[in-house]
Amino acid sequence: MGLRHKRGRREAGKTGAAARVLTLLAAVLAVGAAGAGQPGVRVEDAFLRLTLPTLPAAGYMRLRNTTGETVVLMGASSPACGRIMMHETVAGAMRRIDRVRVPAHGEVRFAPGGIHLMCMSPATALTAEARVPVTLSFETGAPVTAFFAVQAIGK
Ligand SMILES: [Cu+2]
Repeated sequence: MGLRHKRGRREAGKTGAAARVLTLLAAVLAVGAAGAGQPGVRVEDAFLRLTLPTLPAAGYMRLRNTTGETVVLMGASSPACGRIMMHETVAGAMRRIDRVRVPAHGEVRFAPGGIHLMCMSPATALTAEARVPVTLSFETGAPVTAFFAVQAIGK
């Protein structure tokens, strides 16, 4: 009687732990699907434009800050890129930048001819129509992972 009771409790405990893991997993998946990690920071229309295989690919997006505080992007990384740099095109030449400020309730457009991400040494498996995760790191708050659609050149 006592043993059965104990076993029952232990199983209940196990089920509870499993449920907690599932809840956590669901939360992680939901965050991935929504493309957000930090509340209030949103990545929209993100894509990576291929040039030639092995040449750096440029990353474009709209980074929205719906919070009342300035958000500062400090860098990006992706398993699909050896390294990601942040660039700004000024008078036709690219220069490296190490931070991008997104004003409160504002947005910054990463676009051709302006600020962009540069995927150095893209993975050879990078092909058009794929989607690759890119994780953005900020001065404060949690990183944000968004999926970038891979676009062939000329599109
Ligand atoms: Cu560049």
